Amino acid sequence: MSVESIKKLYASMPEKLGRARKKFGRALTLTEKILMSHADNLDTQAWERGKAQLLLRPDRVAMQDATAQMALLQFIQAGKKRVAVSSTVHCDHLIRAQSGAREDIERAISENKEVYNFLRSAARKFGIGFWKPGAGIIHQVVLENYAFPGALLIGTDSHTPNGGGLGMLAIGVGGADAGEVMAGLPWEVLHPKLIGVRLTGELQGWASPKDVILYLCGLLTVKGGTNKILEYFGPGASAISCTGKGTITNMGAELGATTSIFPFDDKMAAYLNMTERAEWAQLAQANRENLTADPEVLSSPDRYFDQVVEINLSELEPHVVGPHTPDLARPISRLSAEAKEKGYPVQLKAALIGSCTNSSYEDISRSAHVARQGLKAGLKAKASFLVTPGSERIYHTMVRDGFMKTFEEMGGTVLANACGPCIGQWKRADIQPKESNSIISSYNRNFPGRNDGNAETLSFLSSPEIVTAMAFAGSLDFNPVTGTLTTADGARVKFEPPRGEELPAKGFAKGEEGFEAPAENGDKLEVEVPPTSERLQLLKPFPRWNGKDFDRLPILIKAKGKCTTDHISPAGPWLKYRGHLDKISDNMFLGANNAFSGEPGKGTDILSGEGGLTIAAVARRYKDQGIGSIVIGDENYGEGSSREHAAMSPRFLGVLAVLVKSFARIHETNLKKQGILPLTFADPNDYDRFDQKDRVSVVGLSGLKPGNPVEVVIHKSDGKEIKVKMNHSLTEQQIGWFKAGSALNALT
Ligand code: MIC
Ligand code: SF4
Repeated sequence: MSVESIKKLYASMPEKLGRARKKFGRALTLTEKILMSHADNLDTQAWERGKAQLLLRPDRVAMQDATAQMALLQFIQAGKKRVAVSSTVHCDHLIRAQSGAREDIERAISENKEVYNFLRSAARKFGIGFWKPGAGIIHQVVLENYAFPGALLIGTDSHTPNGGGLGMLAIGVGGADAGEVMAGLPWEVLHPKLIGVRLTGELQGWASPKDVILYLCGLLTVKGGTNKILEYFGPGASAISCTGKGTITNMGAELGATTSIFPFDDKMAAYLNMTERAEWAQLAQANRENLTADPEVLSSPDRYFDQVVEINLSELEPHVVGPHTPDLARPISRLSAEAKEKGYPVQLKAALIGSCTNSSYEDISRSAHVARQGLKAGLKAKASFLVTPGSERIYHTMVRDGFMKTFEEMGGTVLANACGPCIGQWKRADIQPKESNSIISSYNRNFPGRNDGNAETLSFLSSPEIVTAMAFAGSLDFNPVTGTLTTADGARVKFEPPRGEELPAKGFAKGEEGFEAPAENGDKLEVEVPPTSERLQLLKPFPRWNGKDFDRLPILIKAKGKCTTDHISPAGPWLKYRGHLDKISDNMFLGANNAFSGEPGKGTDILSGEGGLTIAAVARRYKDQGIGSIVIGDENYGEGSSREHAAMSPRFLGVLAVLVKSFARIHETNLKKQGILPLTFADPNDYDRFDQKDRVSVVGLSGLKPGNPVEVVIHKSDGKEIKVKMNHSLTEQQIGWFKAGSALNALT
């Protein structure tokens, strides 16, 4: 971000916020201040939480390699010469964790050559900054280089809200949204409701910032934040380090929240100074009142937020969440009993620290403190211990300050600065396929199959310091706060609570930062897409709506229970096809539980009666016969990531409508953008009325209007018909996308 653009934003705020205060006749929250100062048109914009569609002008766009491919392929379709907004690409997701940092990066560079060449050449041509493989995980690199208080950033990754730790609204989106903003259009989002989180007290002992969000996951659940922003405030907020705040806002994604944010404070200024942005820190200091909520909000939060949650940090216990969902939370003191009661394998096979959520200097130094205690007492890690640094700076600082050595002495392996085991890019040799086993990590997501592709792996999440202690124990049956471990010669060891530093006293060490600037003028440059590529495929526009109702469509799958984007479009080995829509579509619904079949990912071709087929195979059969299909889903359908493949593959394979109890925000938008009709049951019990052999019609589509329900008819095999009322949240413009076949078609 150039200093000039920050100055410009800050200079524009007082006048805009003055107007907004007058318009509403009240004080403003921090979230409102940032939304209003990024309105595309403050005069015409309507503001109604939970109702209005906001048109905003983001300061920046960030994309990671797995989602950037579709974002850029869609941007290319818009036919622009250069991006309209500062943008970057980060190569982090495609690096497989196997044998340690250096070898893993070398392997990734050769395995992903075509994709990296495509991303690099497109970035050079269109004016986008390019961060090479190994440079770091997108959110860490954004925090170190681009994030600043008061900004609005969109990123093609659901954990983009990490930037909220530095006082900005950083929001995860699908690639189509990013493509449009890069093409110069405003960005559209439903005006979120606001949850105020008032923090008091100060974290004690083993409790860490991660526990704030783990606790909230248990309290609010994975859908509790949908279409809401969490704004933190109160005396406890300023006691948390900037990177600790980032951990909290990062994992707000697990609540389904649009984003989360902390007000600007001295901790943020210290972080900006430490990351060589002293001038930004000064500018923010001088504009502090615009980068925090108005005082009235702090004194009577109930009047300004739709919901207020209070957390006394002094009383917060360390938490562990999981398996399989981040909202299955409990204080660590209750873990052992619960594990036994529920029959979780108590032995821990692996303990993993780092990732975009938890690899700050503070995290690593506190974990190293735990590690040193164990080593000094003569303990060795009992579970395999893997460390994922978030960026080059973190990695080199860890080496310089001796943390790496400590982790290696403990038996740990240091992986590349990349997503690796967090996104199924983890080649494990220690378990058999489908073996039930437990692991614990300091990551943010733990859906089945997420880390190693094995749905029988029970993945628990906690803070890095707890995970480090658990690595010594190798068991869920240990509570480092109160328990002891026994060394080989029989001595009992009790850990002291972790201690560490928020920021490195000697500053960050630097290696190769890994940034490549774009060409001054890219007009003559070519984007590299080999015509025979297995990894990349230029997009063809989806067909327009034919103007007719959907008539008697077969049900492709009735997803039962949790159906996240990891269930709809698994990552791991499939990540390599993220730029090739046809190929990746074979993974469609592989992880989903089908109410009509006993086996996840499998279904029946109801035209021929043949069962045991993959859902993609069934969809391809229907597509070949020129018929569309529908998908039925449960609560919070599409929870989790921003990957639009979870919408594009169904669209590509002929799904016309998705009927669910409720949607997760990013996925619902992704469906709309790709021209699929997302509908929600007016009465959730109607979910139960759909049977495998039913045909489903969606009628009255030519009269589709914002706010008006849609009628669905279930045609039973015995000839009976059942009418079901469905709601939708399409705006007039979004109905236009549906009619055009996709948002992109409507644009071009
Ligand atoms: C994730 O954490 O699930 C991912 C992998 O980072 C995704 C993006 C993707 O699927 O590429 C996300 O969070 O959006
Ligand atoms: Fe990468 Fe995991 Fe963070 Fe997603 S959550 S950006 S996969 S480290």
